[in-house]
Amino acid sequence: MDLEKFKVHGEPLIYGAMISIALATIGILVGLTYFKKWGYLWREWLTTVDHKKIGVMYILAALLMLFRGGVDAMMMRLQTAAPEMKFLDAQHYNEVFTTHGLIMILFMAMPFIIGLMNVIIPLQIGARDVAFPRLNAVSFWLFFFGAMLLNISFVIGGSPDAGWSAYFPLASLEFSPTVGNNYYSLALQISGIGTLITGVNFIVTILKMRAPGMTLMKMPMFTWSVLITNVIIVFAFPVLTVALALMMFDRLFGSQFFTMANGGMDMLWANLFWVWGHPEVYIVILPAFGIYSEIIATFSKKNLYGYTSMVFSMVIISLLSFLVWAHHFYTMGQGVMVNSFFSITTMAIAVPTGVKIFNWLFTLRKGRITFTTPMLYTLAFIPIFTIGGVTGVMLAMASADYQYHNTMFLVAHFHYVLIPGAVFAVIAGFHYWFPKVFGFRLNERLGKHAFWWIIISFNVTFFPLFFLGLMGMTRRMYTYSEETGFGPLNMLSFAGAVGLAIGFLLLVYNIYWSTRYMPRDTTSDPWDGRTLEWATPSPIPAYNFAIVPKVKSLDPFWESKQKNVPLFEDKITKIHLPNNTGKPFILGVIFFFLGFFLVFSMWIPAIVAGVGVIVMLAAMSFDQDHGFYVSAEEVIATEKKLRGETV
Ligand code: HEM
Ligand SMILES: [Cu+2]
Repeated sequence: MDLEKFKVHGEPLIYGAMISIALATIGILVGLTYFKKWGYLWREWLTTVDHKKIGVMYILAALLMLFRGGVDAMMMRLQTAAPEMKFLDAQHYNEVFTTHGLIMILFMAMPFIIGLMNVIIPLQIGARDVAFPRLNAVSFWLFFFGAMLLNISFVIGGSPDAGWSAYFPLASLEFSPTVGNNYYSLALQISGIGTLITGVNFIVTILKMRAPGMTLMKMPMFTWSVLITNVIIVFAFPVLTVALALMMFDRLFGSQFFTMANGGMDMLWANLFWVWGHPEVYIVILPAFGIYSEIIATFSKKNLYGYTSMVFSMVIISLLSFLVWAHHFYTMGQGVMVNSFFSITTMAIAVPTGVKIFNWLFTLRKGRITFTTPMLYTLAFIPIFTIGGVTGVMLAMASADYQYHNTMFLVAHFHYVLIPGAVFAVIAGFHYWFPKVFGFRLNERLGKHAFWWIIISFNVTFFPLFFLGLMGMTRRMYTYSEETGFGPLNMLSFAGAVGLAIGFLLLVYNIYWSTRYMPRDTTSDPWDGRTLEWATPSPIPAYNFAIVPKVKSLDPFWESKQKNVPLFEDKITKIHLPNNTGKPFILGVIFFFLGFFLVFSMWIPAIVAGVGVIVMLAAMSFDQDHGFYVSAEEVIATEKKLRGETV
């Protein structure tokens, strides 16, 4: 076998990465053995089917990926901070912007959202778990091992280097001969299947498992946003699945779907990619809208203004999201009629989005506002996201886009949409729901420090890019000469990126500090919440609700507190729960090896792993889990302990 193809050569950077990965792995293994935590890890986490623990694992993985994607971002900003920098060469710059984009969107923003959704949705609808808990574990492990597969590409074989959009013919074997884009097609495929399964699982959960009395129009706004998002997932992800499969055939087996020869068509890739890719943006942004809606209502002490119009706006956005994909390639020559159509549909999205912005503002009006950390992120989101939206309308004009296309103006625009629209939201949601999951709050002072660092630095990093774009600096350009005059603004942007890094470090430090020193909360309702998740004890017992709540209004928990309406009327009886299982984890591991062997065209091992996947799936289909019961006495004892009172 030719070992040469596994090796990556290059700067000290790569060797540094290899050594730190090796050291971190050894450190974790030694630590687990020394503290005798292997059994705990396996029993409590790797085999869990509990939606809360799966959610926590998603969020931990997302934080790890935020770090990785952030390091990529810092490397790019450093490389372009001044003219003619020699920190990264062209090839590595290509790899770094590609993995940065992929990791941030697919392995950071989306899993973070899915993590919050896992933790919160069953609680918000008064359910004891998701509809298919074991399938939920399958989703997580496929996502996780897909993400790991992409991550090892940097040190084994080389990363994808044709941009996160992997346009053909650039991404074809002819022009990208390394294994990088094989990793792309397989890693995204594996984690994408996991996401698709999540979509099915959450649609069924929300439609079938709501507490008695919770009609669709009494669902909390976050639940609505997640329902709509998962419908988008179920329609959009199969397109990605097919596109990636065709890409794999082209690269591994010499088919010609995306080449101009033999009846293929390179624009077919661009179309398929964006038919998935644009809805993907809404997959991360709609749940964010849901999170902000919850936070605004809670910290204004009012119910959400324009509930019905909020729901309808999200439905309209989800429909429109499938009708705008060609705005990503106005300049590729599809003619005036087509460009006009996509121009109009794109601009139309601003209408329902504007409706939502106004609804949030009206909710704030005359509210009794408390400026907690999650609320600060929410308030900052509104104006910053609006800048992203307005520049989006500028880009939507096809004729004007001939000027902006593929410049730093676009890079500024989509970071102005994605960072407030997804990252601030998950951070806000993280601060907001943290006490529910762990039973104590994050420190507010540290939280606000981090907030100001992040908000100010964000603008310092990205606002200059609008001007750089208008000055003619194209995206994905690894260096430039002094005469271009791009230097000073890029330096400013680099300074902002350093500030952002400091902000994120403060956030991580806050998690550490609060875990050690914050007082444990015994009320289980630290923010005076409105929705059902705040009616459970914190930390949440495995069965969530000792008694299934009866919902009579929107914001049922708030009503129950204000008007003394009882939520829990039945008696405590025994509760049925599913058993843990190791099979989803093992399935993920086998998928990882299947992907890895295919990346390197190692056919025999790949066939063995492929058979392994089929055997595992067959074995899982014969699994009969009758679950187990928690007795009424046990439930009563747990409730007493967690609530510090008699039930
Ligand atoms: C944390 C601070 C961040 C910084 C400093 C940053 C910086 C950058 C830079 C410098 C580029 C490449 C520009 C170029 O040369 O073309 C880029 C591209 C990109 N970024 Fe970020 N970014 C950040 C966060 C994010 C986040 C949170 C997301 C998504 C949720 C994101 C998504 C993307 C995408 C999709 C690309 C395009 C990659 C490509 O061209 O293929 N970034 N970013
Ligand atoms: Cu789009």
